[in-house]
Amino acid sequence: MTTTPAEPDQAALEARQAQLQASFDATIARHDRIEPRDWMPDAYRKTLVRQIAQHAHSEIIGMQPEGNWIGRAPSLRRKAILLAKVQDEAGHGLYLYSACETLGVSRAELTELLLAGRQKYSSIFNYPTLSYADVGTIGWLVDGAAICNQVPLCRTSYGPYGRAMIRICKEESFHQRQGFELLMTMMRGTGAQRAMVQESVDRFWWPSLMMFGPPDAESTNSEQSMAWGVKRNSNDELRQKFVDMTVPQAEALGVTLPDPDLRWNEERGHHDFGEPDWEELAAVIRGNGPCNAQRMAHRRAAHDDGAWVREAATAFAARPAPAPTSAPAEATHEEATR
Ligand code: FAQ
Repeated sequence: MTTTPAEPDQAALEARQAQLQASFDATIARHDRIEPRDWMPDAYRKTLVRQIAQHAHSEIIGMQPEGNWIGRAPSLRRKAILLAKVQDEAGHGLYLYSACETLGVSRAELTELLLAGRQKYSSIFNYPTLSYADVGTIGWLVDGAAICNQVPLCRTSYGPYGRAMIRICKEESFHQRQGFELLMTMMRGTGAQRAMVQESVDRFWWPSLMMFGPPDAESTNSEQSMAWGVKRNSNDELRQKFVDMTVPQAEALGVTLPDPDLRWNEERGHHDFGEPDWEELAAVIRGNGPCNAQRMAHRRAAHDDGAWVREAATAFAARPAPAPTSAPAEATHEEATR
């Protein structure tokens, strides 16, 4: 029987594919890193782009709620702290966009996908900041939740994402402490200041719990993401860790957490807590939260306002190399000091 030339090629291709898949699976099983140069399944790449882009967009949109208070900070010290924090979030966005670019998709493309409503950002940034106490509460609860979620991501299976997370987590720890310190200062202040803190915590508690995503039974991506080592813990595991970490901090601050079902369970060795309103999370993710339209409008306007900067940078990068000049070369340091 004669074989067509295509058949052996096809078989060789399949064997090569199986070899690449086996090498990928073995790397994941060893808990080693996958690097940009390594072969990876398309679905793994797609999952990473989805999660890292969503994370990057969250950092950038997340600058808005706190940025709202930069011009109204109560003192120069608070203003300097807040400016530094919001600037850090921009940096986090850039590390994450860079990590995503190693997967073959540019920051410009990711921004277009966000603006077209085809990629998400965290639900938490669709809630308003109504008082300066919200700056402290975001640091304490929102950055606290982000740390719980992101410390395990330092061990994620994709190298550039894990390395970006190490640096981000160090800065998030500072953010959480500054939030706690701000709230502690207000709790030592007047009755009105204490009431402001409590009101802020009441508003942010449940949305902070929702940051970890839907319950495990409804989390469509968790099983595959955990099998690939992209996520190291389930949504519910991390939510529990956050509650256990936060309850003693609330006691130290002197605020109550707005959950009548919150109590220590001796048998489980964890706190029991009430069920967040999952319909509210679904509505916010669908775009119907209190500030979704405002956040996206602001992000779009910032993008449009920055068009001239992108154009100027592109033109500068594309300029012809300067012609060599006939001027004498500058004296070296040694010649000049001889
Ligand atoms: N908001 O199957 P799962 C920060 C979506 S921290 C919006 O469980 P997954 C720091 C999810 O995408 C905040 N959408 O999904 C900061 C999926 O839809 P899709 C950012 C959510 O990926 C502090 C669907 O629901 N942190 O920015 C949310 O396995 C202060 C089903 O969910 C990160 O992004 C949500 N809360 O787990 C900045 C951390 N939850 O994509 C400024 C990295 C779920 O299939 C100021 N990300 N969805 O269409 C993760 O760990 C994961 O992506 C989860 C979701 C845990 C968020």
